[in-house]
Amino acid sequence: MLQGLIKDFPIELKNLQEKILILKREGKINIQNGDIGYASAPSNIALLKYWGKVEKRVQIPVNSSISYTLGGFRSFTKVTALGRFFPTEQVQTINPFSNKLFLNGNLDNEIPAKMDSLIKSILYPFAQEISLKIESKNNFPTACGIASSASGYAALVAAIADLLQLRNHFSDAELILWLTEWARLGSGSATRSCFVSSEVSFIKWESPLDYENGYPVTSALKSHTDWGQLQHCIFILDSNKKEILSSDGHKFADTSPLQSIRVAGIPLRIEMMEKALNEFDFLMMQMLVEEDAYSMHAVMCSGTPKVCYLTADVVKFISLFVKFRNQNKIKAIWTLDAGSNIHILFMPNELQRIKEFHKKIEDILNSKISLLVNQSKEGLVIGRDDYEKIASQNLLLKNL
Ligand code: 2P0
Repeated sequence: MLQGLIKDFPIELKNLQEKILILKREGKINIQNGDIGYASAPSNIALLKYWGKVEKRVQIPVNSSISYTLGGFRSFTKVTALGRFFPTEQVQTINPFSNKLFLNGNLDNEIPAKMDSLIKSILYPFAQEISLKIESKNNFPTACGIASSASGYAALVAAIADLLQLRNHFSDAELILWLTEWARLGSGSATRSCFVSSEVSFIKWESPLDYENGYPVTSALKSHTDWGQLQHCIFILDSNKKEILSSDGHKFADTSPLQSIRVAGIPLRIEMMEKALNEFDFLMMQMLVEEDAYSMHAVMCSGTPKVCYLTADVVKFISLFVKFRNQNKIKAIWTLDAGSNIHILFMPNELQRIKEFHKKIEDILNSKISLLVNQSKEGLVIGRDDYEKIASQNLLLKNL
């Protein structure tokens, strides 16, 4: 018996799983021992943040979110099919179905239960026939507030899509639905890392109006062409592992008296952000992004248990950055995810000023602070050739 299969997903995804089953029966999808799938996926930074899930549902966000894709901060994933293969459904398991994870070259990683359950659910049409060896690495520090679960789960799902050769059997719309839905079921923020084109950097993940029966929808947003010049970097103030994982943090969101107020205000903010994206209203974007970061962190700091990433250094950084930015009229926006590292989004001619600020803040905080500058706008890549092309590029500039 297969344990822990995910069952709460939309009919459209059920239909695609059914299609895979039929393709398999017809011999059009035929996986053999040792077959490999490759993918590489970007991380993303939420500009309006997802915080809190609907109770008693699987991975349904209580609020909509909008993200910016971080092409240079990536996960690279290779999946290899393992096991014994049978021509029909009615078979007894001979090899125990067991997926294996090798993360960042570490061979001892125990596969997280939710990843194992996700893989079993995706491969249900092949149940008891194949398991996966997953080799995944990130080009940035894991678990320090840069969403490694976003790029990690998006790359995993896309590598499985490559293994199943879904690009040969699905339309573009079917493929994007399959990827965004399975990635969401792995990790919410991962659904915003599943878009292939480097032209689309802003992704919306809309929560359903009907919390009991509805499903969220992920889509790429249209934006003014000037946003195409936007650049991104991260100041790493703390690269230690997070004390509370975001997956656990979502569960405590409701314990904050501020959560319902934040959630009620999101629809208007989504509308305003889409307008700012369409009109290239940089100042409006700056106001919305920075307010939302404070708003999410206010929820985190006022719940039980309290999770506070607004450390003394972070608060000092933000206040000095805002002063420096306003004095020099720099087009730059700060935001903070679930970690004490500060993301800056800026227009290209501001890089010199950002570097100046880097020196200044190192002196003031009297510590060495890594600055990672994103060098790529690449979206999701599926398949070996693109994977190798991207893996060979310099995607991040460090410590300028
Ligand atoms: C976001 N974060 O919108 C928000 C902002 C962190 C702060 O989504 O439980 O790893 O896997 O769905 O996606 C981090 O939470 O949580 C997150 P799960 P996830 O990016």
